[in-house]
Amino acid sequence: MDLFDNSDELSLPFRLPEQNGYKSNWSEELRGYHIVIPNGHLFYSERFFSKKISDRCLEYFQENSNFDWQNANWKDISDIESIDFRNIHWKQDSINLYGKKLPLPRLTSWYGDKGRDYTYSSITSRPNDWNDGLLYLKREIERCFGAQFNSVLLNWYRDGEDYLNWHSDDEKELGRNPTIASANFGETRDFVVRRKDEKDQKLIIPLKHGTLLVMSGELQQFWEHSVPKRKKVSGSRFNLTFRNIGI
Ligand SMILES: O=C(O)CCC(=O)C(=O)O
Repeated sequence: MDLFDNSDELSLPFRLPEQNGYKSNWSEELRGYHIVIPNGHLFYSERFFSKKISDRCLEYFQENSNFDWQNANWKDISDIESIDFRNIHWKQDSINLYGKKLPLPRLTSWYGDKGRDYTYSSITSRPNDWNDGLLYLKREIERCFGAQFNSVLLNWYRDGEDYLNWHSDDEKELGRNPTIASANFGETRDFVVRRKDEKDQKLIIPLKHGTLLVMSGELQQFWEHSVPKRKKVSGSRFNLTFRNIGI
C-alpha cells in the first residue's frame, strides 16, 4: 500500500527563525523536510502516512467490545482499564505531587521488545508485546530512515484539555543523542519545542493526522518540548514515539 497520498512538495506549515543555524531542505525521497536547528535536527513529513492508513489507525487504537469507538465519550470513563480494547492496553498512570496522587492528563501505553522497561516521571512501564498494527507502523518508519526501534510509547490525548508538560526525552536508557520518531493520528495538536537555555527561542510545530516528526542529534540535550492544552480541540489525538531503549 502507498504510504503517501500525493507527490507534490508541501510547504512547511510553521515558521523557522531567519537566523543562523536554522535551515530546511525538502527530501523528495522521504516526502518531508530535513530541518537543522542549533544543536538539533528534525525531520517533518506532514503526510507521511496516507489518510487511509491514518484513519485505520484511529480505529485500531480505539476498537473495543464495550462502546462504539466513534461515539464514545472517553473523558467520562473513570476506569479506562475496565474497557476491553481489542488492540491497545490503555492505562492512566498517576504521579505524586506534594503528597497528592494526580492522574496523568492523558492515557498511555508502552510496547516493545522483552526487557525494554521504561521509566519516566517515576513511572516504570513493562512493555506489552508488539502487535501487527504497531509493527506495521514501526517497519514503515524504519524502512524510510534506516533506523531501528525496539519500543514505542503511545499517548492518547482524549480532547484539548489533555496535555503534556515540558520535558526532554533524556532518560539514560535512551542513550546520549537518541533518534525518536513521532507518528501522529487524529486531531492536530501543536508540539512546542524550546531551547533550555533561552526559553523564548521556540518552534510551534503542528502535528496532524498522518504526520511524522523525527527528532535527532543533540536535540534532547539542548531543547525541551511540550503539548499544551488547546481548548478548541474536542476530539482525540494519538501520538506514538518510537524509541530505542538500552538495557
Ligand atoms: O504527543 C507528543 O507529540 C509528544 C509525546 C512526547 O513528547 C513523549 O511522549 O515524550
